[in-house]
Amino acid sequence: MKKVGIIMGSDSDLPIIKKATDILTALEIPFEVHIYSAHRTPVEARDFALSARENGFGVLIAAAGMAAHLAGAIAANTTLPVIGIPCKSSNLDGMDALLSTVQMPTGIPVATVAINGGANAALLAAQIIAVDDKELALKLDNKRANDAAAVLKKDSEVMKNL
Ligand code: RP5
Repeated sequence: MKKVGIIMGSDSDLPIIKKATDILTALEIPFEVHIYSAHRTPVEARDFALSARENGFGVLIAAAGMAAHLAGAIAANTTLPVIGIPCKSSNLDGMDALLSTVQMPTGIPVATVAINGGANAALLAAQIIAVDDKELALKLDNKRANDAAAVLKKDSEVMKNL
């Protein structure tokens, strides 16, 4: 199975990344996590992206806050799918990172999830890998069914507390 590569701009982004790695672990998808910044370690970020395909990655997740150029910088150096997570790490509540991540110029796409959307980033990465993996697709179907059952259980109990 192809690996998911996760890059974060700073170790201060780790709580958001943990939401992603928990899901990848539960789905038994191999992953690697790195701290590379588009601004502080641009050479390492570029080199990781350039070699990602030959190193066995199938999809990359890039998480960064503030002037968040990481996902775009990664996407500029690979044609693997790149998922951007805008992180809330400034007084602008993540709107700065959201706009920096989502507003990519034509030709270099980044699939942007919600601010701090680590869980959805992992699920989207899993869905991309599952395009060619029936066993993983079945796990994702089962997760959807379990999630729906949990909501319906709450529905059946909500009136009891009112
Ligand atoms: C970004 O700046 C990082 O992704 C992080 O979200 C933010 C703040 O980084 P630190 O100053 O906490 O290292 O590059």
